Amino acid sequence: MKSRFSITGVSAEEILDSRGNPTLSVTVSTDAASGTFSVPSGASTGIHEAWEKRDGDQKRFRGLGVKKAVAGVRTVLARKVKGKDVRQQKELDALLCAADGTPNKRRLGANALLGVSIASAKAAAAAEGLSMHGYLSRMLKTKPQAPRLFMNVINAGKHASSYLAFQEYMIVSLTDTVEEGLIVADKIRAELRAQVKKRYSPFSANYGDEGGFVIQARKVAEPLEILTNVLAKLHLKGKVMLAIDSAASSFYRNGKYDVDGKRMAQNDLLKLYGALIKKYPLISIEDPFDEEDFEGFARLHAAHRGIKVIGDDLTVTNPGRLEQALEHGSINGIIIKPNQIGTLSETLEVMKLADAARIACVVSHRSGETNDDFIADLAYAFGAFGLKAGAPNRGERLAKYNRLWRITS
Ligand code: 2PG
Ligand code: MG
Repeated sequence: MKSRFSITGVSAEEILDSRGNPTLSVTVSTDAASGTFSVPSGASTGIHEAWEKRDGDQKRFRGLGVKKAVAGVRTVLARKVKGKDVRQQKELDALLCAADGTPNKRRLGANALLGVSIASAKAAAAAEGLSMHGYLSRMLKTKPQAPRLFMNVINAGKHASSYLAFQEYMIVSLTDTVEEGLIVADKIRAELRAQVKKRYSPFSANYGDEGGFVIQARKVAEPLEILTNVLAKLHLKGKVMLAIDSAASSFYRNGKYDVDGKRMAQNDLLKLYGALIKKYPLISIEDPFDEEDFEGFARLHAAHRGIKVIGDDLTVTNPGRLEQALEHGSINGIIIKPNQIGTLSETLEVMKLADAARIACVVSHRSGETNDDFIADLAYAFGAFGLKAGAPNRGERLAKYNRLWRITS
């Protein structure tokens, strides 16, 4: 029977993301409401992530167009979900997965599926007259809570042109409120800008893909040294921690890691992390080793119980990969990126699994983002350990922080 919750239409279009690469924006409508979701896209993607469908037509957008994914939404997926109840997220997502029919969503694309999946949840929340986080926390039976902000203030690796192997250097404020976190981050960025200009050159205050500075440092420890100096100068020691996303798969080649001009074995890199942990106020290290090296992660975790060893490319928001990481004792934190798996239900399943195993969830953006702010609601509704959304500048990053600020004030 048709109700205000029955899906009446699904539309999709190509838009450009924050790097100028095409992505999808999908709208799901009922008679009472509609929801739109714009899909993000990574640069340092894990090999086990669900498939991102791109056209490969070199004449359009260097092969990166998503016309075929858009067509899949408009035809196959729209037909599947029309008339279905938009509140039945699990059933909807199961239909989407069945329509694709492959284990990693290679036929229609995880980007196409995720667009329909999250747009449906947004339409459901709107039709219920609830905020997105209110709808999610009711569905998940969770206690909403503001996550810690993981702000990437120095960009390197695949997100910038620099000498540094490690991809991200983040500040993590331990302040109570989101507003205080934003005020502290603003202070840090101003002081950081001054210090990097002085130490390197004015060109060290330019922004990378996620809005952090791109500095001319030669050694992976240098950004940590600078950030520690900044914290000391601002009397923020003990109030703000630091975090790294090494994204180590991106500098792993023929069994070794290319770091600081050296070819490092797992053991050498493990020692380097040990030295960094000793010297700097690190709260977490994400993807410290290659995405197949469950054991490397486990060794770091065993040796340093006081910090979070976080899986991203290792776990790719996939329940099977998380199980493997648990078996190996590899992690005590996990990055949650809905587009790594392709539907909201599967994302929530991984979050619940992680939570049950006392693994901290850090909900994350991608380096190629849109102005969508869904992940802020997701992190808040779940009471996630963290929200990682880049530096607090550039519109697509601020969309998330501003949303969280609005929710919590
Ligand atoms: C990461 C992400 C986001 P990308 O590695 O955690 O910062 O980067 O989206 O390029 O995979
Ligand atoms: Mg990462």
